Amino acid sequence: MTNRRTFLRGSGAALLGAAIVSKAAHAAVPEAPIQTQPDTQPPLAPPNGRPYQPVVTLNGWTLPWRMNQGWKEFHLIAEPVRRQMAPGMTAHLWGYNGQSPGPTIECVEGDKLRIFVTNKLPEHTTIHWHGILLPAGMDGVGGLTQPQIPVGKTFVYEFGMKKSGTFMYHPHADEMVQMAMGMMGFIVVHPRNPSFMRVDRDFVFLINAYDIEPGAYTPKIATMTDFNLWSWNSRVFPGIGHLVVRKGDRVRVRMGNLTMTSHPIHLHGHDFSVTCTDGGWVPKNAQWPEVTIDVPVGAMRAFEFDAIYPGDWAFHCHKSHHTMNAMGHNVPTMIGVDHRGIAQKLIKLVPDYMVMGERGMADMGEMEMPLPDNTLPMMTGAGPFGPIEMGGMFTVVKVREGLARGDYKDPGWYKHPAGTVAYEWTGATPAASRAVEARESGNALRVRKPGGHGGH
Ligand SMILES: [Cu+2]
Repeated sequence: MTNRRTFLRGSGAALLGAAIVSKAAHAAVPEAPIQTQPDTQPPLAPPNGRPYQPVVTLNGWTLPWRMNQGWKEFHLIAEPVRRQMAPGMTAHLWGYNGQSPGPTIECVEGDKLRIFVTNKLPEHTTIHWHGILLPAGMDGVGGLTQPQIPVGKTFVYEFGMKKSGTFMYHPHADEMVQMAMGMMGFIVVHPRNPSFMRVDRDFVFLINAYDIEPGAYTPKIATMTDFNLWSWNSRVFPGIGHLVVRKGDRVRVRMGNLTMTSHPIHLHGHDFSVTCTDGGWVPKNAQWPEVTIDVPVGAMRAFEFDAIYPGDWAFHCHKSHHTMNAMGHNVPTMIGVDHRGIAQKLIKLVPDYMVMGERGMADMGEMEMPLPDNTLPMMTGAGPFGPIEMGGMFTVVKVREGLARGDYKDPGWYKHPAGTVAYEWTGATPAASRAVEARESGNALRVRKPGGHGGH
């Protein structure tokens, strides 16, 4: 039954919304598509406007638009979302249109964009368009360039895309909370000339981090450095999609870092060139080769390579703590301490007890540790040869011969040609000859320890 109060509330909201967006003219706010699937969605071929090679958002999607008298109109809804970070663990985040990060916005250099932003969060927000050259009043800095968007209201941003490149969007209102809760998204502006910097596959993702206590669902927003879930597009290994690539393809990977530390992102098996930042394209004669690219805080980097070596190639952050899932940082180092079997005995007595193995921590990749609900193992994942012992910012680039153009389906694990896999030596192994057996010969090694820091 509709009572007078709900009727008034409903019509009041509609009237206010209409009043605020009236400047945009032309009738209703465009539809806001919602996507809650965490799987990587196929690229969205542009149904109208200038042609381009669309990107693939890892574990994400591209926001459809509508054309309205020469404007590309998008509708973002800022709202609380539930994001599966990997099978077995869901986080309660804030995001856009059903997900964190929000959908990727794709357009073409020269396009005019009208972006409607509806605020369904419990507090005010704005959106800043990171790296885009636009009128100051469209820059989205709450208090400085606009009033914050109140709860329940819709604001409109309008600007032309002056240049192509790699950009992102995020709130500039209660930023610490809203970014710690997962509010961010990718923007790709394609070149007007589709043959400029053309690649066959173009992957994008944002680097983010959360601090979610084992067993909990909501990030601790006051954490400054000690995050325990290091994610790409709010997903952690083994939840991050694979980058499926056809042998011979020119591949681009674009990343933006919205954490509070840098991430040296490392690709195995290929060298690559750094070709784009959020400042623009890197001229050919200024590109340099790398196999690891450090992505600074608040910055974007793109690299390109020719996928000439088939295989399953690890692709990960090189900070080793960033390829682990939620863990206590007060795990004592037990390497060399003889407490054989004690971990298993203690786990039987105290189910949540966790002790580092006396041989290292590799056992954790195999052991079925008792974990609280909604908690991922610290080291996990299974490959064709056994446990991968990873977490966090880790996935695989799968380079395969004979894929169809635009086929992103998982081809399974790489089938190595005979004789190309590391193998066990089963012949004789002579004892290692050491230069000096100091202790046995009575010549204990004398080390002169520095007494201070003078002289350096
Ligand atoms: Cu990292």
